[in-house]
Order: sequence, then structure tokens, then C-alpha cells
Amino acid sequence: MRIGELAAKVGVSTHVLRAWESRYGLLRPVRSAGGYRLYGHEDERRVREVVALRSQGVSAVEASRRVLAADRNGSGTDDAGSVGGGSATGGAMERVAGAAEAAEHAAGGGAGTASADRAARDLAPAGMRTDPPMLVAQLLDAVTALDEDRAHAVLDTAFTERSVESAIIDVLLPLFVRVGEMWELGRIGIAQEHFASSLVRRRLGALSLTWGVGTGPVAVLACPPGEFHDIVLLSFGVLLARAGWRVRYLGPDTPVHSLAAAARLTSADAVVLACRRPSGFRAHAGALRRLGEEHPVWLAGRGATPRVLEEIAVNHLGADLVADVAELTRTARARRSDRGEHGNMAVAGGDASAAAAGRTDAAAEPPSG
Ligand code: B12
Repeated sequence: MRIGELAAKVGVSTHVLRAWESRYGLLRPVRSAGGYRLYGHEDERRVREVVALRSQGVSAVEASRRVLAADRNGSGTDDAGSVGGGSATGGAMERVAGAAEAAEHAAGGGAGTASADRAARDLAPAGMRTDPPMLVAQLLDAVTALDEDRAHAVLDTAFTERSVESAIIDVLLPLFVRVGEMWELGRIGIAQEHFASSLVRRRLGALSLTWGVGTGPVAVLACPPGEFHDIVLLSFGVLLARAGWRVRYLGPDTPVHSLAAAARLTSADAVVLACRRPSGFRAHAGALRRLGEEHPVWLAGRGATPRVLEEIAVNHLGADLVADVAELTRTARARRSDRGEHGNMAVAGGDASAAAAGRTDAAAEPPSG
């Protein structure tokens, strides 16, 4: 059933149901073929149990905690259980939950859905639930606990409530910055880092399924030999495709002669190579320089230092992925127009920048290419 139907059945507003879903993971909708969130009987049961506890004066966060813990344990309640399971006590979910509880008290403290409604309104005025730092914190918490379900629920929220551009740039990439920091501090391990990478790669993979089709310009994307950090490159591919490009993704650890062959085979309008280490580019300086004479070549990532760029004499893409898409598009247009080719340039008006401006809007339809 859709959320409105569930709300009518259980007597809780859709606003509060959404808050319980995103904050506490109480609801676990599945997607219909048309992309709608559909709720089942188990969701209804959990909401009814929370409502019953609320009528006994239990706060929403505590009620959700008990219901989810009972679900995990098969029966009974578990007052000590943490929301969503795992070892994330003290994490963002707990902080969010604490804030929710505080707001609920501030809003009158009484049991019942009216106060929950009020609390949700007070606590989550427009955008709080979809606020990127909050989504990043929730994702990090789910990753720390290796909680796949919860991580997907947060990712669902990020991608449904924000544009794809914003979900990637404001949520996914900052997640990796945080994962790196937490890993350096010894607060998460390699398991979490791999878990986060695999989770996000699968999400981006789903977004990449149609990036090869159309008639737009062609970009070949790769990392040089020995480089496996490709999440940002993959993200960039998704953004390029949304701006009308056709993407040929060779991914990590690509031999440079294979990259050159691929660029030739596809008559690439852009070749993008990403690497964290300058040596990853330098080791292939001659081959990259030659490739740059045939196709526009762009180096990206931390390895693309001024010295490397000077030595190899190709273009540079900085950390602003939206501006980078626009730059590639401008260059491809100019190149095709120099060659007198006009018909095949079905790129979205350069409008990665439009996408940037509308990052918090609903995702724009990708250009038909
Ligand atoms: C996730 C991750 C991994 C994943 C990568 C998954 C994947 N497919 O990408 C896996 C598990 C595979 C991995 C492996 C390793 N990793 Co690692 N990893 C990370 C981590 C946590 C995040 C990387 C990331 O995506 N960062 C987020 C992005 C947003 O930041 P960024 O890379 O700086 O990119 C910015 C710009 O440079 C630019 N950019 C980057 N790429 C691109 C591409 C394009 C097209 C554009 C336009 C822009 C752009 O945009 C970004 C926004 O500012 C970092 C920690 C960190 N602080 O980055 C360590 C880190 C990069 N890894 C590190 C290490 C040591 C390793 C391993 C050697 C570990 C090991 N012993 O096996 C291997 C090396 C693998 C290899 N040979 O490449 C070190 C690197 C140290 C160094 N001095 O370079 C780091 C810094 C961790 C650390 N503190 O020690 N890693």
C-alpha cells in the first residue's frame, strides 16, 4: 500500500510515518515497478505497536527501539537494543533519536500521535530529514554497524528526496571523506570501508545501466594501472550521462595502451583518467601525451598535481564535478564545431550547471541524448 493508505489505516500522518521511517528505520518499504514506495502488513504492524506504546507514554524513539528489537529477537521487547541493531550506540542515529526525543518533550511531551506529529513538525521543518550532513551521519552509522538494510533506507531517502547530482555530491562523496577520517582514527575497520565501497558502487552501478545509450558525445573513463580508487570516477560517469554523454567505463587498473585503443575505437570526445598518486600518471607520461594529441585527455584526482599537468600537458578536472561536466561539454561542443559536426551533439545544453543550480530539486529528466 502507498504511505497515504497506511496513514489512513493506522491514524498517523504521512509526515510522522516518514519521520519514523528515516529516523528509526521503522518502516521498510519496497519499490513498485513505477518507483513508488510500497508498505506491507509488517510495516503496519510495527506502526500499530509503536502507537500502542505511545499511548502508554513511551516516546517515539523508545517505542521504535523496542518494536525493532522485538522483531530482531523474534519476540518480546529489548530495552537495551539499539535502533537498527549493531554497535552504533553513540552514533548519529542515537543523536538524531535523542534530538527527536528532546523535541518531543519540548512539543508537549504527551503520548499520542498528536504530539508525535507536532514533534516531527518542530524537529524536521522543511529539509531536515534530507539535510546532507544528517544523511551522511546516518549512512556512516549504518556503515559502522554493517547494517545493509538501514544503509539502503538512507540511500533511498537521499536519492528520492534530492536530485541525483546532490545525492552523489552532497551525500555519497562526503561519506567517503568521513569513512577515511574514521578509518584513520581507528573508529572503523577495513570491513566497513569495503562495505561502504561495495554499497555505493552497487548504487552507482544501478544508475549507470543506461549510460551507454544515445547519440551524445563519448567519454572513456579509467584509472591507470595500480589505481583502484574509482568511486569518484564512477560518480562522474553518472553525472556525465545525465548531461547527455555516452560513457565507456574501463574502471580501475587499466593499462594505458588499452585506454588508448578504447579511445580510438570509440572516437572518444573525452578521455578521463583518475588517480590518487602522481606517479600513477607520471609512469605513463609519454603515452598520455601522445593520447592527448588525438583526443581531449583530462586528468583528475589528487595525483593530478600542477607538476604532473605541466609534464604531461593535458587538461585538468578539479573537485567540482558539476563544473567539470560543463567543462567537458563545452570542449566537446567546440571540438565538434571546429570539425564542422553539428548533428550529433545531443548534450543537455551544457547543463550540468543547471543541474548544479537545481541540486535539491527533483532529479531532472536525463536528456534523451
Ligand atoms: C574507499 C577507499 C578505498 C577503497 C576504494 C574503493 C573504490 N572503488 O574507490 C578500497 C578498499 C579499494 C581502497 C584500497 C586501498 N586504499 Co584506500 N581509501 C579509501 C578512502 C576511505 C576513500 C577514497 C575516496 O573515495 N575518497 C573520497 C573522495 C571524494 O575524495 P578524493 O579521493 O580526495 O577525491 C576528491 C578529488 O581528488 C577529486 N577527484 C578524485 N577522483 C576524481 C575523479 C574525477 C573524474 C574527478 C572529476 C574528480 C576526482 O574529487 C574528490 C572531491 O574533492 C580513502 C580515504 C580518503 N581520505 O580519501 C582511502 C585512501 C585513499 N586509501 C589508502 C590506501 C593506503 C589504500 C590501499 C593501499 C590499502 C591497502 N593496503 O590495500 C589500497 C590501495 C588500492 C589501490 N592500489 O588503489 C590511503 C592512501 C594514502 C596515500 N598517501 O595515497 C587513503 C588516503 C587512506 C589513508 N588515510 O591511509 N581504498
